[in-house]
Amino acid sequence: MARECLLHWLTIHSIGVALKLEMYFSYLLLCANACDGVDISKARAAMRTVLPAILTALLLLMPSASRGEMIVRDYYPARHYRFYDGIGKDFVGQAYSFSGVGFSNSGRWGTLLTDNCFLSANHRHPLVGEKLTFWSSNELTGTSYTYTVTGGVRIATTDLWIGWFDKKAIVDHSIERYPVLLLPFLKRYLGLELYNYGMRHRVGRNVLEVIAPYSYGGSTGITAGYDYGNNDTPSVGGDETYLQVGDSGAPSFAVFHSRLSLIGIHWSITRNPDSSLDTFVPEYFDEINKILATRGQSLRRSR
Ligand SMILES: [Ca+2]
Repeated sequence: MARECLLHWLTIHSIGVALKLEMYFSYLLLCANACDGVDISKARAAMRTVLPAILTALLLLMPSASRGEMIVRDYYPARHYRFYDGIGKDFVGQAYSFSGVGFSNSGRWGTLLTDNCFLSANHRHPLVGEKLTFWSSNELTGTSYTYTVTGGVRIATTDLWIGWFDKKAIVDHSIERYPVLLLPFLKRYLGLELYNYGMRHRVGRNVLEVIAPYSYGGSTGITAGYDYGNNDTPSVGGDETYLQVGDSGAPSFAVFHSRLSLIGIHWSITRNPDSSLDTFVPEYFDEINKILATRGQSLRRSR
């Protein structure tokens, strides 16, 4: 797509309709809450049926404007910049490995799933022929590995894109391959603390508060939403994040059994109220796996 999708600064117009986005999110939350104890596929089917039309009616999409760094409420380089090399480093993600988050020479993201396949955003992914670099540690001058993207494919009509390197290339084993967190009910994802990765190698936190369908720019999918309201439970304090344009395609993780587990790929945002939207990766586990199978690989679930 010629135009960036991630900071389509969304606004609520439809004054005549006189509905506010807060109402929309409240409604989605109710739907998500209603999913507990219900067969997850039926719950998803119900949400898919009812909500896209509401969303389309309420949101007016506007062109993106800025390409700044991911917003972190109380940004402090020693805490939020993965590659900070000054004194007093206190990286918020120090306990976990972000080595599998790759960055291309044109500034696009790819998150490693298997030996040579990665996940990105359809509207903003590393291009075929580009090089994607992974760093083993949290030091920019430390060991890094670079591979050339040789192909990729979109997942159905979603904003997910699987890219790959040559089949003979095996990404160095010091680089993390991320599993996907599969839980039996949607409600169990709500309230999860997320580690959000973004431009420029910033890491912050947020709390997953809504799972809902979304459409924009020819893509449609189930999203994980997290607001920028400074009112999370559990509290993430000054680590709270709000995505910006260059963050598209980068990941959000949850911690499961002390390791990072992939939850989302950054897609879009809303304004008033300010909120970030990822494509909700667990929804597409099977679709991703079908494509990985054609490459002789398979996706792992967190255990
Ligand atoms: Ca929040």
